[in-house]
Amino acid sequence: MNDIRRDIPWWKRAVGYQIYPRSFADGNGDGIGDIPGIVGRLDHLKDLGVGFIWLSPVYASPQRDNGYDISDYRAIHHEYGTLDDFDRLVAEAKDRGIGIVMDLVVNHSSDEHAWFRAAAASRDAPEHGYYVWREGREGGLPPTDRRAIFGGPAWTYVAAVDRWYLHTFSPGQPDLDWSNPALRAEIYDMMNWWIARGIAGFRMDVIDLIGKDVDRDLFDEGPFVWDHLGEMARETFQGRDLVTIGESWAVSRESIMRYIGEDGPLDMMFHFDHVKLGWDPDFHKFRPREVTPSMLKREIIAWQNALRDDGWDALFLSNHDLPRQVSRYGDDGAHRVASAKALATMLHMLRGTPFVYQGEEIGMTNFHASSLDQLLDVEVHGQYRQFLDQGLGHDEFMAGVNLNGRDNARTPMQWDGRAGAGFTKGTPWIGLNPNHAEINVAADRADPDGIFAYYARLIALRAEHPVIADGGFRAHLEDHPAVLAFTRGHRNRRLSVMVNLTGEAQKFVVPDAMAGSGTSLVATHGARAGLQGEITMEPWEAFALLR
Ligand code: TEU
Ligand code: CA
Repeated sequence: MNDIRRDIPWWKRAVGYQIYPRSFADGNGDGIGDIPGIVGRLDHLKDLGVGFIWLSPVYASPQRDNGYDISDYRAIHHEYGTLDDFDRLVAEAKDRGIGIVMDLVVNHSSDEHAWFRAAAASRDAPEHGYYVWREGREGGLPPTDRRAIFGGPAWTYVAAVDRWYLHTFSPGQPDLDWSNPALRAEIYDMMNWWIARGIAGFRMDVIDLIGKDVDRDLFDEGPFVWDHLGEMARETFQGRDLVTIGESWAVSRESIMRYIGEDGPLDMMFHFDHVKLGWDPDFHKFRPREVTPSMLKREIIAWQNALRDDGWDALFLSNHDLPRQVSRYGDDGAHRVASAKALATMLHMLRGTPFVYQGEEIGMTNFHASSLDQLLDVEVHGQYRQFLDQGLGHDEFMAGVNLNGRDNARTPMQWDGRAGAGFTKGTPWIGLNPNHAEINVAADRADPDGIFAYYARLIALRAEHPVIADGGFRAHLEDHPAVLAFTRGHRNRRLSVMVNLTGEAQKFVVPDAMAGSGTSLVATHGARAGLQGEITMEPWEAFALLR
């Protein structure tokens, strides 16, 4: 064994922080978050200790899907600022040791992109071939019966060219045609333009969909995805010190190494099996299913095992498409603080790069909407009619939205207890969670036992201890219905982690492999000096011991 620790890439020791720009910080009082607002809050992230920011889209956009519909890939959305503001963000973040990871949304553009305008005006425009057009069927029917993810048919007719264009998401998000080399060259050029501005990498939106084979109706993990990503890597980020994180709702434990293995183009993937546990096969997120601790445990352990040797995980429970994690997997009532810390302990002690979604570090909770008009998400409005027509009741739909809907994560960041929550001096673009009076950054950070302080500790530990950043993973107590227990090993160090994923005390016998004394690295309920025999864990207790 080599005595000198093989150096690992920076992003294996770092923690990512996701910013949803519209809802993070409003610098000019128009009620909409913006880049100057982010710059003004960078010290919060520095204090937390994160290594990079995944910035959800800030490009020019009509905002029908809050920026996941891009009308100009080389401009900043006017409500968010200018390219100068962006460059200042990169520089100011860099001064604090924080990189900026851009959201690469290239499965589709906006229908207001100049390419699409030209494409929809004439079959002869070169840009026509940047999108996926097909002839309709007899009787004015679309080319296929495929449905769009945000409701309705996946095809829209354009009379000027007498053809239908494909949109996997909303009609405002036409799919780009990745089989066209000219389109691919445009995308790589654009990526290199951002790389030259000093960014730290890319998060790649629904990246498996760029490999689709439309005429064979192969969409998820389409057959061309690895070829396209390989070419993209060679033409853009390969050999540069950047981090690349793919997002895929289809990637499985069987397929993941094709993206991130030795010859794979990417560094890690966001995968969603643990999210889909809480969805119904027919009504998806809108008819939620209970996610028991055993279900969650099983999924986490299976993925950790699948990636144990040569893989690397992107660890997350929350993002801008998902509910708040304390509300979904924890307890946002009596045990809010303890459950937020327990879930954080679990995630940050696993093998992989953890991601914190804005507000998670203070235990922000779901928002309760009582009527549809409080909801702004394109997905909700696109799917409401469709699911009601298929038999879901209105109240059931609302209950589904309140547990699983995307707007839960999109209410403004709660900086303090004032009227605009310190997010804005104006009227926020989307309703604030009324609990900002109690749950906010100022209050939580004032408490040495607060959630923020706990996250900061977890993040600092990862930077400090190779066993956390780079150690192996082994699960214990696999059949226990409530307690997640695992060890991480690195050379002669061993880390023992236990997390009670319930609001009830749990009494059990410590497995031999975890027994012994150690140094308490982190603990929700007071340090433990060792583990031996029968122990009782408090509700939502979690800890990590180092030997
Ligand atoms: O999300 C991928 C995606 O498929 C989601 O729309 C997901 O299916 C949905 O949230 C669950 O119902 C990415 C972005 O993260 C999301 O914000 C975008 O809306 C979407 O792609 C389209 O760009
Ligand atoms: Ca603003």
